[in-house]
Amino acid sequence: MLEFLSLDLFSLPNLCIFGFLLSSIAVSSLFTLSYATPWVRRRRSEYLKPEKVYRSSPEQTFPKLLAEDSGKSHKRHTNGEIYLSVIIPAMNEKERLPIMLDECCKYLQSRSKSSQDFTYEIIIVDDGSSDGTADLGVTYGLQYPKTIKVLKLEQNRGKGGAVKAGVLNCAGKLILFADADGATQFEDFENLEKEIIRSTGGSSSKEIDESFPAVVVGSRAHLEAQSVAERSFFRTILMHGFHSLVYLFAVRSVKDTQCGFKLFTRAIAARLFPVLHVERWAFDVELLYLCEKWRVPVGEVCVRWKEIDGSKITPIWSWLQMGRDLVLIWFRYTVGIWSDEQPK
Ligand SMILES: Nc1nc2c(ncn2[C@@H]2O[C@H](COP(=O)(O)OP(=O)(O)O)[C@@H](O)[C@H]2O)c(=O)[nH]1
Ligand SMILES: [Mg+2]
Repeated sequence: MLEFLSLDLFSLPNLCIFGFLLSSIAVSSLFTLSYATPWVRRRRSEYLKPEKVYRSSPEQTFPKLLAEDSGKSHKRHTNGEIYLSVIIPAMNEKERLPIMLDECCKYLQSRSKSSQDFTYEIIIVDDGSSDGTADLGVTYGLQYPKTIKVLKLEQNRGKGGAVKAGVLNCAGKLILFADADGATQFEDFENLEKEIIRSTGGSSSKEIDESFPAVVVGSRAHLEAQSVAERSFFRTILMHGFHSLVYLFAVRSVKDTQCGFKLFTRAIAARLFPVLHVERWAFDVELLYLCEKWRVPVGEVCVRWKEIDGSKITPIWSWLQMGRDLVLIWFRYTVGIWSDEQPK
């Protein structure tokens, strides 16, 4: 009987049935997971809604990234009023943020002193901190009037949601997002800047073309050997597992998708961010997935990085969430649950 079964089990028709059953189970599980994992459907009107600068006096609103529909004009974004916007997502960052701001403001101030064209703003985006991060941002901003603004959102959205809100309310021709913990050496912005100027066809910051679609991301890929030596075996396995999943399902051209230091021209930000669905940790992967889909070149530039205590990532749960989200990014775009068109 056993002999009969094993012989029969591996016959071609049986293997076909088996394969068909397995793929049906995989596809239906992915569909179930897709609909069981909610995402926030945002509308264009929400992106155009004026947002107040937190505790500004007299009351101020943020300039909008997206242009209102203006008849025949096909331009998606408004004109940038300043050179650089730095968006800092911050969630309960009372301890880490001032250290980062010290470094960041020192650098930006010295750049603006040496060149009048180097105008900038810093937008701290707080979505539901309970430790007074937003107020700390306002108090800190008194030292640098008009350059530091706080955007306070009513509800927690996650890092991706906070970055997106900041980007949609900024004035820069170039838009950088950076983590509040100062893990990246801020001066390394210069390397990203050189690369983005080069990819837009310019040769100096005066010639930046904000309407050219270009993205440059910071990368810690050159530090991998060192981080493997410093991290536990378990975290190293997880890191390799995550990289393999990213490579298999989403992004192939960028080695480090998760570095919290990414630079965009205004035009590509206006095209990418309204489409973004993921508002939690895997939002970077969706951004880069869209760039690959649209064949927008992404430059990757090495940055210096130090691991800072106090990460908001919850071990295991955040990693599982990221793994699930990035498989779903691939699946939802592939089967058409998500579209890469601009929201209505
Ligand atoms: N506004 C906001 N920022 C967040 C949220 N979650 C994480 N962040 C910010 O995202 C950045 C990176 O977070 P961090 O905990 O350092 O993550 P890690 O460096 O990947 O371990 C920091 O600036 C956090 O404050 C959130 O829900 N809302
Ligand atoms: Mg960090």
